[in-house]
Amino acid sequence: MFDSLTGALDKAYRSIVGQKVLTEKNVEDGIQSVREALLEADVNFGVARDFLARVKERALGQEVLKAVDPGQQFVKVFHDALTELLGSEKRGLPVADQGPLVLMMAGLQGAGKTTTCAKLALWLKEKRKKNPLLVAADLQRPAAVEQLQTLGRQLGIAVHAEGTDQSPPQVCQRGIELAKRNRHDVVILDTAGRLHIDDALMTELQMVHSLCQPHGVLLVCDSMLGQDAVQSAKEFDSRLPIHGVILTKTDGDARGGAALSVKAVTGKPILFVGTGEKPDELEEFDPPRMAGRILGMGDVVSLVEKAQEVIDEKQAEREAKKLLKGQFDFEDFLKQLNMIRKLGPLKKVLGMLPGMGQALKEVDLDDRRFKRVEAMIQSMTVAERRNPDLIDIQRRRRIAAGSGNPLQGVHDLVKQFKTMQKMMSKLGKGGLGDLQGLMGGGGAGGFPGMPGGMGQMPGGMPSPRGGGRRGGGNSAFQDFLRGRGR
Ligand SMILES: Nc1nc2c(ncn2[C@@H]2O[C@H](COP(=O)(O)OP(=O)(O)OP(=O)(O)O)[C@@H](O)[C@H]2O)c(=O)[nH]1
Ligand SMILES: [Mg+2]
Repeated sequence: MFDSLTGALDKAYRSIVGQKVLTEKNVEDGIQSVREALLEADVNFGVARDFLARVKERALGQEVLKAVDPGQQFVKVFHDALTELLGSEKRGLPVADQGPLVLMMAGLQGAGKTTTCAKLALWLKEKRKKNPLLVAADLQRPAAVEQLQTLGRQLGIAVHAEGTDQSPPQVCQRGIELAKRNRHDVVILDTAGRLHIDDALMTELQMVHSLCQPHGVLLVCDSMLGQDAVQSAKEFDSRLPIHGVILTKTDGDARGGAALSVKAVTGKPILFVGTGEKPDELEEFDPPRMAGRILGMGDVVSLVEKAQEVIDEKQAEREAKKLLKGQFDFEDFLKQLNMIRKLGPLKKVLGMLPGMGQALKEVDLDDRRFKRVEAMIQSMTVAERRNPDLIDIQRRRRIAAGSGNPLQGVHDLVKQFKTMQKMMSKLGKGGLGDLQGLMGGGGAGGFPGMPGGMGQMPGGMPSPRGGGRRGGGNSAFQDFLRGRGR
């Protein structure tokens, strides 16, 4: 349903990824392609305009995280705004204080009310262990009662039906009484629909409502109708208190405009979406998850969230400073290793880092190599970790044996570490300007929490001020990861 929107967001992301900061210009460029996609998806014009203004304001007002790239941060801002647009949190059905929960369906003809009654009853029965009763109160269409009865039979769900000569409000009322007697804990009233909202339809629905006092009216809307569905939802809501919306036929070629606008226009949340004709094709609507799906970039969003959670920026900054002064030791290194490990599988994490994905493509990176490095450092004494110069041949043998690694592995580790230390202290002498540049000062990307310069260090993130200067080239870093001496 959201394919073209997802494509446009991807384009916007690419136009910002690799940029050093979120500026008015690049945010505006990113937003432009999203704007087109939203309108193409048939999102209400006013909704799209307000939404984009919000995204822009937040993207520019963002406290810039050094740990992630601006493109990724833009995606996160977008994700959050989209989640809000879709209704923020998952919203449930109403609850009944006592007696059975009474739910009343409403909607235009063919929206999917009858099908959705059955789907919802099945969902309640299977997922919530309820014992629902369906009430056939659409007495306009002769076949409607039979349609519901057939569905009930197929799904093993009780249906209360009477002759078509009865009045719908009374059929509903008798259905509720039957539910009480037979210990049903949910009653779902299937009502009639019309092609258009007219007084006859609304009067009938209002009569059902006032006689039966349902705990919630659920408005069934056909997503294929796009903005028309949203307009009719608004009209329904002005005449009947709507609890929430069930959006049907999202499996069709609807462009997503209804899903994206209905909450903003009507103030009513989407509770469920119909994803097919079959009775089990009903899903609870979960705004954050849906936003993630629309973006198609769940990885990036969760990386930014995790980075916000686990990376202590101050600590990372202190370590980067130590590194540049040549004071970075194996203890700091170990801390950084642990920080990365918290983010997830190594290759995946590094692949998501700005500028790193490309650099790491050919590197044979695996978590085992990291574990070996970790084991070697853990086999060092505190004194050795603080002062790698202490690590002579005897100590190396001990570390190799203690960590279960060949001696050569320890040689390589120490040698690489020292090379890196030296290189970094040379860089560090470049003064504060350079330092800030290297650390992503002024909001650049980069990843201070990376070990031994994996972020902006020898890993080769160009410094924003140094205009693309590489801090020592990729190879030292790659060799380091590969475990090769130089
Ligand atoms: N693909 C798809 N089809 C659906 C979905 N929900 C309902 N339908 C189909 O839409 C058509 C109309 O569904 P009904 O449940 O009869 O609609 P209604 O609102 O009860 O219609 P009236 O009783 O005439 O007002 C049927 O062919 C359903 O199978 C859905 O989520 N996906
Ligand atoms: Mg029907």
